[in-house]
Amino acid sequence: MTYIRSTFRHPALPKNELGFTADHYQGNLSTLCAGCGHDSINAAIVEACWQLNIEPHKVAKLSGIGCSSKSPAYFLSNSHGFNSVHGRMPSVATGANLANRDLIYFGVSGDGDTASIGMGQFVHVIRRNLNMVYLVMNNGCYGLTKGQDSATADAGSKNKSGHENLFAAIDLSSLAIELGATFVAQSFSGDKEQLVPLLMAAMSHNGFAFLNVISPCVTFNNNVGSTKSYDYVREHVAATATVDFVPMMREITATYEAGSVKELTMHDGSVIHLNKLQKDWDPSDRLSAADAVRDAKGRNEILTGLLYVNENSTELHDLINTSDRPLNSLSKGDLCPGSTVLDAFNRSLR
Ligand SMILES: Cc1ncc(C[n+]2csc(CCOP(=O)(O)OP(=O)(O)O)c2C)c(N)n1
Ligand code: SF4
Repeated sequence: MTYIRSTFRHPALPKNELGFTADHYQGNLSTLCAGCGHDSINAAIVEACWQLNIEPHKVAKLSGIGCSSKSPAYFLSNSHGFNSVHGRMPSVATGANLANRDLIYFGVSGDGDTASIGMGQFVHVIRRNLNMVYLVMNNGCYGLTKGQDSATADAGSKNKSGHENLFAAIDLSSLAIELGATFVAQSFSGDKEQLVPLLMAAMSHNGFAFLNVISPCVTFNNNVGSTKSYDYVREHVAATATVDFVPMMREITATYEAGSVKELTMHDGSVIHLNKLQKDWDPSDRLSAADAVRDAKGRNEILTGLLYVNENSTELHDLINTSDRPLNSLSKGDLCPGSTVLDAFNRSLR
C-alpha cells in the first residue's frame, strides 16, 4: 500500500468548463478502511462537483464526528472546511450560511452523528429550510468507536458479534419528508451512476437537500445477518426511477419516450429527468413519497432515487428577509440606518 499520490496527470485528461480536471476536486489520501462505503461516496462527490463546474473555493464542507465526518478531508481540498462537534454540524452550518449566503454548504454526517446525539439539530435545520446539502453516510453503526449499533440499525439486524438489534430503526428519509424537507433522496454508495446525478440535483436545490446514502462499514457491519451489508443492500434496493441531471445551460442530448419521463426544473434552471419505475409515486407529492418509502419498507426493500422535491421551495434567507450580501461586505453605513429611521422604528413599537 502506498501513501504517496502520484502528481503525474495524463495531458489528455478531460477538463470541465472551468479548465479543471477531476483531480482538482480531490482531497487528501483517505485513511478510512479499504472498501469503506464512505470512500465511494467521496469519489461521487468529486465527480459531481467536477461535472457541475463548481469553483472549489465557493464550497464550505461541514461535518460532525465519526468516520463519515472525517470524509470532507478526502474531497475538495481547495474548499473551506469545518469539522465540528459530534451531532452539532447543523448549528455551525446555520451560522456560516447566515453570515455568507454566497457559498454552497455541504454537510456530511453519520447515522450516529445524526440519528442520536444530533437528532435535535437535524430536525430544526430541516424546519428552517437552510440552503444546504445534508448527506448522511448511513452504515447502521458507530464505525469510529468500533461498531456499536446505531439508531438506524434495523430490528433483527445482526452485528459482527452476532448480537441481534431489538429496537426499530429510525428512518431518516421518512422523518425528513414528514418534517417538510424540500428535497429528499436515498441512494447506495455502490451505485455511482445514481448517486452522482442525485448529488448534482441536491447541490442545485434551493433549500434543505437531504441525502440518505447506505454506506456499508466493511470492518464492523458487513456480516451475514446485517441489513446494512453490501450483499444485503445489493439484493434489496428498489429504485423509484432512473435519474438524469442536466445542469443549467447544458444542452439536453438524450431522447425520452413520451410519457415515461417526469421533468423537474430547479431554481437555477437545471433540469432533472426521472424515468419512473414505480407506478404509485409522485416526487412532487409529499404524501405519495412518504407512502412509497413506507410500502417499500414493508416489502423489506430500500427505496432509492429522488423521493421528494419541492421545486418552489423558499429557503431560510428568503423566509427571514436577510441581506443579499455576505455580512463581511456590509459597511457601518449599511448596518446603521441613522437616528431618523431608529426614531420612527421606536415610535412604531409604542
Ligand atoms: C460528545 C461526544 N460523544 C461521543 C463521542 C464518541 N463518538 C465518536 S464518533 C461516534 C459515532 C460515530 O458514528 P457515526 O456518526 O454513525 O459515524 P461512522 O463512524 O459510522 O461513519 C461516537 C459515539 C464523541 N466524539 N463526542
Ligand atoms: S470502521 Fe467502518 S465506517 Fe469506519 S472507516 Fe472502517 S469501514 Fe468505514
